[in-house]
Amino acid sequence: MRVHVIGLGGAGGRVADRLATDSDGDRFLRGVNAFDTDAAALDALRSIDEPRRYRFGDAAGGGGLDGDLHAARRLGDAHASELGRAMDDQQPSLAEAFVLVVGVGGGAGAGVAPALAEELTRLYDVPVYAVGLLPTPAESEAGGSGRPGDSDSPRSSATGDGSAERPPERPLAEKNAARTLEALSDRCAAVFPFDNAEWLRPGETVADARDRLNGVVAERVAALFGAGEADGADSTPQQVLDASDVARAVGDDGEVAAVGHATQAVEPLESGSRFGLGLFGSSEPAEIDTSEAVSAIETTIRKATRGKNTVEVPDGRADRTLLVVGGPPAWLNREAIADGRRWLEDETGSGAILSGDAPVPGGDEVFALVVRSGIDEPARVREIRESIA
Ligand SMILES: Nc1nc2c(ncn2[C@@H]2O[C@H](COP(=O)(O)OP(=O)(O)OP(=O)(O)O)[C@@H](O)[C@H]2O)c(=O)[nH]1
Ligand SMILES: [Mg+2]
Repeated sequence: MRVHVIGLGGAGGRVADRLATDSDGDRFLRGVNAFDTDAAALDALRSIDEPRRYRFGDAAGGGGLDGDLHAARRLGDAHASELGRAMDDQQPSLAEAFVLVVGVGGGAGAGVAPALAEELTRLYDVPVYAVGLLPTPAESEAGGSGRPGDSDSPRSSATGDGSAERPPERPLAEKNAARTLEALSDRCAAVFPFDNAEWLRPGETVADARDRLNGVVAERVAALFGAGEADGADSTPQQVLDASDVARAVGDDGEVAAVGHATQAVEPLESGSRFGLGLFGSSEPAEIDTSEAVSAIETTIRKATRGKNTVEVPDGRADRTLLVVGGPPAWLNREAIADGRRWLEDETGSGAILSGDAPVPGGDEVFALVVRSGIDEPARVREIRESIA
C-alpha cells in the first residue's frame, strides 16, 4: 500500500528520516515529512531534505518544548492546518494511509500528533495510523539512565554519590505518554506502540541505542506497509495484500497493534529459474530443496510470532492476525505458508488469519511479518496508563 509517513518531534523525525534512508525510492513510501518546533533537530536529519522538513510554532523560539505537553497541544491546535498544507507538494491525496511517528513521552511531537491526526482525518478518507515510541521507565526516574528496578546498580545503592540525585531526564515522560496514547487512540485508526525499553540492552539508554532502535522501527514499518508494493511485473504477489487487508486486521477503533518480524538468509536463485520448486509441475527440475524452503518459512513465522514484537503480546493472543511471508519467489512454498497460517491460528486464537505474500525476485532472505490486534493490554502500556489514573 502507499503511505505518507510524518515524523513528529525529535524521535519521530529521526525514525522517518531512517525510513527515508532505508526505503529510498520504494513505492510504498509515497511521501515523508518531518515536523518539529526544534530547528536544530530538523537540521540533523540526513535523508529528508529541506522542502520536506517543516519547523512550526514560532512561539517555541526555534527550540524544543522540553516536555511541555500543554504548550505543545496548544501549538498543535493552532498549527494543524498549516502542517496539513506543508505536506501538499507531495500529493498526500494519493496516500492510502497516513502514518504518524512520534515519541509519545515528549513535548512537541506528542502534543501536535492528535491535532494532526484529526486534521488528516478531516481532509482525507483514509486511515491515520500512529507509531508511538514509548518512554522507558528510567527516563522519568531520578538518576536518569539507571535501569528500572535494578536495585544492584551502583547508582541506586551508592550513598553520597552525587549522580544518585541526578534529576530525571524527562520527568513527565510517562504522564505525557499516557495522555498522548489516549488522545491518539481516540483519533487514529490504530496505534502501534514501540516499547523502547524492551529493545534496550542492559545499561543502555534510548540515546545510546537510538540508531539501532530506529532501524528496527523503520524495518517493521517498511515490512508492514511495503508488503503489497513490489516493483517489477514478475514480483506480483499471488495473494496481494492491500490497504483494506491492513485496515481489517488492525481495525479503525484506535486499538493497539503489535508487529513481529523475522528474516532468514537464503541462497538466491539465478534469475530465470525461479519456478524451480517442483510444486508447479513435475517437468521442472527442483532447484531448491523443498524441505529447506519449508523449514525457512516455518522458522521465520515462529520467530516473528514468538520473538520480540514492537510491544509485548500477552499470551500471544489476538482477535485478529495478519501474516505476510516474503522472499525470493522460489522459496515461497505454498504448503509451508498454509501450515504456518494454521499454526498461527492456534497460537493466537484468532478466528481467521489475514494473509498475503511479498515476492522479492533476486532477494536473499525469507521474511515473515505478524501483526496482532485486539490484544490484551501490554504491561508497559498499562503502567503508562496508570501513571495518570
Ligand atoms: N525509538 C526512539 N525513541 C526516541 C528517540 N528519541 C527520543 N525517543 C523517545 O521519545 C520520547 C520523546 O522524545 P523527543 O521525540 O525527543 O521529544 P519531542 O517530541 O522532540 O519533544 P520536546 O523536545 O520535549 O519538545 C523520549 O522520551 C524517548 O522515550 C529515538 O531516536 N528513537
Ligand atoms: Mg525535541
